[in-house]
Amino acid sequence: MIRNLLTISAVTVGLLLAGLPAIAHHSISAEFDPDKPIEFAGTVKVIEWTNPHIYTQVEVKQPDGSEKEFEGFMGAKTEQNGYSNNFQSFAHDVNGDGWVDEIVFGFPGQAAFWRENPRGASGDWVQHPLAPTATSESPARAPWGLVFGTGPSRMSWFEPGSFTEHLIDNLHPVPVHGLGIGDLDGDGRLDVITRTGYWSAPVDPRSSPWPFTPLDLGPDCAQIYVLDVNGDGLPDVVASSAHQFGLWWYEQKPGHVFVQHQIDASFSQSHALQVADLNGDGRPDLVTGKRVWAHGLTGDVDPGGTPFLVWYENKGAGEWTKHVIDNSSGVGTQFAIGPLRAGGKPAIVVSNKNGVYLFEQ
Ligand SMILES: [Ca+2]
Ligand SMILES: [Ca+2]
Ligand SMILES: [Ca+2]
Repeated sequence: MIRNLLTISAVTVGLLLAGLPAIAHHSISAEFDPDKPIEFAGTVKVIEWTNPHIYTQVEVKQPDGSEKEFEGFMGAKTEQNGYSNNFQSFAHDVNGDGWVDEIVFGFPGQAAFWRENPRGASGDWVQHPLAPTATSESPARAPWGLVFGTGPSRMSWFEPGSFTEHLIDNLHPVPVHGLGIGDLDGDGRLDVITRTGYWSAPVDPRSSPWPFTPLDLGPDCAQIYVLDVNGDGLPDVVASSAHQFGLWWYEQKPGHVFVQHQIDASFSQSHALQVADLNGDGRPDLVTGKRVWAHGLTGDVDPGGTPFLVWYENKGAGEWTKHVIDNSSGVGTQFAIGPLRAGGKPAIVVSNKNGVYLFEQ
């Protein structure tokens, strides 16, 4: 049962790493207390090397000398599998005190909140409300703020620092699945995109409502990215399937028409997608994988399929070469890509019900 405890801790840390820019210098995205290394004392019982992973099992005695057994929590890949109250986390210095805090999105439709870094003091982190309702499973980060649905037909963004809510629109449906930031109309300003339409960013993003254009970007997806895939000057879209099979790029044609092109449909539930130039050739590549047990042991299609982590090398003109990174990890709902040290090649950190994994080139 100790393994379950280690998995819980690792999953928490891994989620905090995901999806944010380089705030600190010794991790992919965040270092919560640079002056306070965490010591974990115990007796190492098991070390298993299975390239590229290592699994360790540590027995920890309690202050009274007893050995405590920890039950697996609901979000873990155990017989108790269920939802954890943490769909996405972001590391961010919310109150600007120089210490990185945690922003947490729970079950879609529930409140989003942030936890205040105690600046080295002991005790639980104080939890503060951020939004009473957060409906997006893939909150998006723009230079001007954090973007997510705040109702079934309400899209908002929150200003860093004050976290003041700015309404984008409360007139159009906001899908739970599929959200991204990118300049889809090519006017130089980053727009907000869902699979059913996009809001064109106005000159002042604080003005409301933003102009909305309906789109058909296929079935439920996860993170959405804007990329001129075929190099014709029109921004295209890439997206992955939240709970079915599919990874697609959508070719933009004149008149807001988007034509779907299948990139891969060999594994299901690619519920997290990132765009990054993994091989340094100047062309942005795609990284995704199979989410494990998104809806439990029997939910969705092929829930027990091989948990691949995959990247697709961008060959230009809409051609992609598939590379399997790993077949025993997969993705969750977000993950992180970035160099572990200055000048290093991009590494990948994933976290899900299988645990937490770091992949280095
Ligand atoms: Ca734009
Ligand atoms: Ca294009
Ligand atoms: Ca590349």
